[in-house]
Amino acid sequence: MRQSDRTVAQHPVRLVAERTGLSPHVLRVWERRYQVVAPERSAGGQRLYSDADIERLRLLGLATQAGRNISQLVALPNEQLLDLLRADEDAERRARPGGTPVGSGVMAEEGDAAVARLMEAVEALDGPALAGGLRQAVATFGMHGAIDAVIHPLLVEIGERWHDGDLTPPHEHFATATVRRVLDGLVHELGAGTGTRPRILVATPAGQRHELGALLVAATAAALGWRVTYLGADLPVSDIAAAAETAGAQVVALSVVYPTDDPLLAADLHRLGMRLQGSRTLLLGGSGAPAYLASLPASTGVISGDLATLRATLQRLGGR
Ligand code: B12
Repeated sequence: MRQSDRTVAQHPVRLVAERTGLSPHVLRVWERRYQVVAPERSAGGQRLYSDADIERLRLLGLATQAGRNISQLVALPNEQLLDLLRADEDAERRARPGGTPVGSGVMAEEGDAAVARLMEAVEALDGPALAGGLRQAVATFGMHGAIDAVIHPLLVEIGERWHDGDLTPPHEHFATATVRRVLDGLVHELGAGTGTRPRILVATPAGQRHELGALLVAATAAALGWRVTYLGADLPVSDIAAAAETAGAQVVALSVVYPTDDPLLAADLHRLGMRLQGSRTLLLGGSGAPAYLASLPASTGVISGDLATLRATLQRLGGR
């Protein structure tokens, strides 16, 4: 092979996983958190890796299996990784003649390990394992911890693998339906109780079909003691406003992801801002929200941000 061929992006993620021994999940986490390699995208949006990427990932994988931390390895060039591996091999041979390699440091964080187990349940379309694992995560980490460390990364992972063509639409539908059922159940359990607690209405506006951010908002609010009216995805903004009035919601939270250039939505949000002004707080979040902030009337008092902002805002407005 010519030297330049080594940098041609041509291998799909499944092949890279086979050749490096790293799962697609670990590959994504490493790319997202540490930018270990930067795969290109095919015309269809699939990640494509070069031979040089595979070589680097293989070295990093081996070095982490020897117990080293990926965050400390990323800065090292391949030559130094090789030196480390040789030194590890020597030490291993001296310490454990004929023994097996020391345990893997790849899944160091408990949350990552939980995500990997849940991904297996998704791949196997195993509902009880997925639902049970999600409830277990909430029991172990608490609702906020589970959302940050397990549920949000899992949802993004599922979506990215679907976008890569690495997970089928039935898998994505199954996973989304199961997550919705579990979070819905928890929202209802947490939401039962006195009628004096404040109420939040959660939805995505018309044309916005990414529903998962809204689900996370509903679960977060319920865990903070708010009563939640969850309307789901893709509703006309005028219906959302009417529902907020009927339900007596103090806060209306909308999640916006894609598209980010819908002129109808911009106009709808402007009208919603005017209608809620002075009576209810409007929260706008999700990765697409910044694109619409300028459409809202300056006086609306809209609050935009991530789940940390949401927690702080809801605590300030009256949850527990
Ligand atoms: C999961 C996902 C899907 C799932 C959606 C499942 C479902 N039922 O919701 C599936 C696989 C079905 C899907 C489909 C599509 N997707 Co998609 N998807 C994603 C993915 C991986 C995550 C998006 C998501 O759910 N975000 C919601 C939450 C979990 O994250 P978040 O938006 O960052 O929100 C955070 C905070 O902002 C906060 N938050 C969220 N909402 C709110 C609300 C309030 C009030 C507050 C305070 C906070 C808050 O909570 C989150 C946690 O911190 C992204 C890529 C990515 N890595 O983000 C692409 C992505 C959004 N999808 C994209 C596209 C293009 C599509 C499709 C149109 C593709 C296609 N050609 O068919 C389709 C169709 C969707 C449609 N009709 O609109 C693009 C959008 C590009 C753009 N912005 O211009 C992205 C960015 C992928 C990409 N890189 O190209 N997708």
